[in-house]
Amino acid sequence: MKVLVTGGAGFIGSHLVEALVARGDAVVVLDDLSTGKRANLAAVAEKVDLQVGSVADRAAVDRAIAGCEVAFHQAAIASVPKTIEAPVETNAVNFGGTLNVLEAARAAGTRRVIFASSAAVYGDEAPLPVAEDAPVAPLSPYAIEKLCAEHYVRVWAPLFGLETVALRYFNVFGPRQDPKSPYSGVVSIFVDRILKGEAPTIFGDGEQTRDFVAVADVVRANLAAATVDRPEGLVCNVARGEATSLNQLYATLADLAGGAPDALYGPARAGDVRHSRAVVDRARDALGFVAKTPVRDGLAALLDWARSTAG
Ligand code: UD2
Repeated sequence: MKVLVTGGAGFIGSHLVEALVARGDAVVVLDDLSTGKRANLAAVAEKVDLQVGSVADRAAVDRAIAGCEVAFHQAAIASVPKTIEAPVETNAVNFGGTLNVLEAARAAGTRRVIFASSAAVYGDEAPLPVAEDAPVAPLSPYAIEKLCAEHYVRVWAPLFGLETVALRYFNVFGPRQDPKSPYSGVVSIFVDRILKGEAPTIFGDGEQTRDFVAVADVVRANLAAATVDRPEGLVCNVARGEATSLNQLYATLADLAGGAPDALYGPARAGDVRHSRAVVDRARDALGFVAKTPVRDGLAALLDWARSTAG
């Protein structure tokens, strides 16, 4: 099968591309390389048609999606602070880019679109654990852009017969997540500091919790979303359904690493969600997806990878 992965040179996208190549798909990647890297696709470079371009450019999407049966739309400007600084620009990519993918899919006769949405759509209001039918209360342009895009994705199913699935990713971690920005995922930052023998800073008391899910599981959720019968605008959480505090996270990493400096503590980050945990029943019932990787195992694998690429 020929498939498109937008954002396929990024953190999550590149893992998905590898899995699709491994199962024999012909994969087209559309990525503007703004945060994605060619190096992320090094293992499959010969087998992938990498087209450098933005999802905000409809013509680029039309070219990339031609002949594709399924599109995995992973491309986004994934930084919440960037969307606060430059909402017009990020909206054009995160929201406008999704509409381009839907319309290009419709024009090209693509059968199915899988959309990478975010737990950000819930904001801080819904009681925990949070299910897909909980009220949404986006708190940032990023969350608004993902939510608006998600509505389009859902509605394009009944309106145009496009098969669509929106996956609300919780806190994804794993190899290739970039630790360099202060807004990078906390797991990548902690691993980076531990390998450098430096103390990371925990914002707040460290008792805030997140539902961490390994990137390999996120890939499996996407593959399940691509094959499930008649998804009809399905919206699904992708998480483990388990809360881990930042203190627990750091203690586990320190243990796996055979020791680490004591973490520093700083002021809580403005706008932070205190707790986050997903109900994962719908993913199990509708997609047959259950996250397999215990957080500790995922962290161990990540440390191994980070050590092997350090220096
Ligand atoms: C996640 C998503 C974000 C958005 C948001 C919606 C990631 C990487 N980001 O942000 O895209 O969907 O959820 O709610 O998945 N922290 C520290 N020290 C550090 C860095 C972070 O203590 O050096 C804390 C941070 O204050 C927060 C927690 O770690 O309490 C997780 O932070 P994050 O940036 O990894 O992810 P989050 O949940 O804010």
